[in-house]
Amino acid sequence: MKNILAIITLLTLPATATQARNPFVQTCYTTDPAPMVHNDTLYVYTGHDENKADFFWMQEWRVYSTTDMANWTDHGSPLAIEDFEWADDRAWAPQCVERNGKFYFYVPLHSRLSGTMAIGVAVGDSPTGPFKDALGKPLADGSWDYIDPTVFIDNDGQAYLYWGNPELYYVKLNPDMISFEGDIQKIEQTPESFGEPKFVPMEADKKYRSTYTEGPWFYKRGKKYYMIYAAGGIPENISYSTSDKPTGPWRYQGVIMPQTDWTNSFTNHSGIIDYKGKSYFFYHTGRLPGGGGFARSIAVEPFEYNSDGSIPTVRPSEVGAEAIAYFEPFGRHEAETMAWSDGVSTRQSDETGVYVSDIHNGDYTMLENVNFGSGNPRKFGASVASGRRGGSIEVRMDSVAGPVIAVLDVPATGGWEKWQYIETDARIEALGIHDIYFVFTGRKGPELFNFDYWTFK
Ligand code: FUB
Repeated sequence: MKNILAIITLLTLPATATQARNPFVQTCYTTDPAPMVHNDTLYVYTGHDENKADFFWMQEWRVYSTTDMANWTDHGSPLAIEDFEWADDRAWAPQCVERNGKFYFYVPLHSRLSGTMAIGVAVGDSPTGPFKDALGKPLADGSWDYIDPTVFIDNDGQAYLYWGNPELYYVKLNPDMISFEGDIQKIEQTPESFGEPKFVPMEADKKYRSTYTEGPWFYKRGKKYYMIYAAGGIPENISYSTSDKPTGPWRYQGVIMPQTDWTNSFTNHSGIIDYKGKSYFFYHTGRLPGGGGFARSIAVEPFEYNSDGSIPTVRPSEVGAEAIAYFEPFGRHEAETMAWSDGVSTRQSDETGVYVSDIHNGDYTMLENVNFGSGNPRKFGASVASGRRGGSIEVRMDSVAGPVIAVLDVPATGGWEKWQYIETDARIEALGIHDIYFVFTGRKGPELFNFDYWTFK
């Protein structure tokens, strides 16, 4: 009955095609998205651009996850430069892969040993960490080219690690995933394999195809191997090449995401993955407020492969990916799961994990496609902490000014991490499918409270 009600409500709802979902993380700047599917959940590993940066002075990596493509959970930062004793700067584009129950997190870093860039690998027991430097030294060190690792495990069990800017390198990883056999191989780049021109000055007024620059993303679909990469120098487009073998020869196939000033970012960096029967193209833009070339944000677009396996043009947009499943509201949920937010950010502590912070009067978070079915909640509760006088959480339906389901008064709790769980009665019925807004109110100006989790009963 609940499911039938949900279907009927969804069919009668107005289309939400103009709903902005990109950039899909608004609580901080995120870069270089690397998607991974594990146990029906889609994880995205990212870099983190600093506020007000004038270069890629990046300190840590972050992880986000979803099960419906609209509502994303912030898992915080499970890995940072300080976790690699041999590194001192530039936590650049990562990728994580699972093998035999372990998660291998490949990252570029500036190496104190060589004074150049290097590739490191950390290992963890869960997709969200904690992760630990697996080697205590770089996996590959000694060149400014050594950035942007991409990893893929082939059907026969052989794992490959590609990386590089502006050259493209690879190794065959050993089954332990933290060592490799033989020497580092450099891929020869020709106009036929990765576009043109390469390493020669471009002539004004001449139209060029593309050229490999950085950010490779390596995977297989059917029998075909795909290499997706940032191309064309600065500013970058996203292009791709394919091969019948994991180590080439590669054949240039064209541009997937053309460069456009609309993205407000001179770099782009992509990852492609299939999830719950659909294909998704991840990339980054500079389109959050205050964003730009060193303040980037991750975004995603759905796409369909052409029947010959080629990839169509994918345009950046604010619409992003539509919800592919309902969000079930009953029980406990983390406050840092959201489809959209305004004004807030997140912090993490050992005791609580990630929580919503920097909450001011008028800020809000929002969840999309929430399925109350015929459940009709009687109570709303939340775990909150305030080192000031607190404020309120207004739970509203369908918009920031929509009908109020409940209002929870948040008291002073005696500290920003002194958590209290508080409950209140629901004021109206909530049935069927709605977007849910948590609108924060209180004294104008200062931070009001922190918000860790909520429940509908
Ligand atoms: O995020 C730092 C660097 O910018 C990445 O390593 C490159 O791919 C480019 O996105």
